[in-house]
Amino acid sequence: MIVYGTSVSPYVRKVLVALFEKGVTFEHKPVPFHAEDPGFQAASPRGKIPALDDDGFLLADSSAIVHYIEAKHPQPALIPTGAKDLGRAVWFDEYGDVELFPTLIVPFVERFLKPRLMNTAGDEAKAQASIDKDFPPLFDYLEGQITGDYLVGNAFSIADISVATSFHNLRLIKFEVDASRWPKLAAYVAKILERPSFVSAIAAAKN
Ligand SMILES: N[C@@H](CCC(=O)N[C@@H](CS)C(=O)NCC(=O)O)C(=O)O
Repeated sequence: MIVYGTSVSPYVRKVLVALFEKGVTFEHKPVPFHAEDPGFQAASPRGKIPALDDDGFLLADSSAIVHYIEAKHPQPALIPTGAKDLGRAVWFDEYGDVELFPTLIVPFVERFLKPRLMNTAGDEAKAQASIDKDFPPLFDYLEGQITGDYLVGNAFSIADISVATSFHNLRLIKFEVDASRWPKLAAYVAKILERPSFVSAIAAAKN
């Protein structure tokens, strides 16, 4: 099984965490998005990361890949089965992908990606405006949803993977959730990112 995509990507990290949780061995090719690698291009029709090649079976999209891995390696389960828990898990996976990621990534792009990896100046005003105006409503919602160690039921799931993954990119710019304003979220993120699967995914190759 080959996983394509640099571990800097929150979406790639989702897939790596799922594989480490399940103890599945895999080969990691840490390509950037739109890489020219023909194997990657075949697996990712839009050139986005992550993508998967499992013995010739090609699949793109972090959620599709995690669902595929879950079906192939059911234990430990990362996708709940009860109706309500499944509904919430799908919701938080979506929330992480389409609400948190596009917003949390803004200061990461401006303060880290552009100056450090793209050799271009970041827009600090844009980064700060995002933190000041766009982060709080997202964090307020999550603060109200956290009632225990995990977002769904009593077990770690795809919901926790998808919600926590982009917070690591904020750590790379030394941004931490303000624990005096969002105490539950700050503690939750710290605990999820400490899991061995996240630690391994974060340490995985960048290029
Ligand atoms: N829905 C996709 C999104 C993947 C995605 O957008 N990845 C980013 C890197 S973090 C990318 O490849 N961007 C390049 C592009 O959008 O063209 C997933 O969950 O895998």
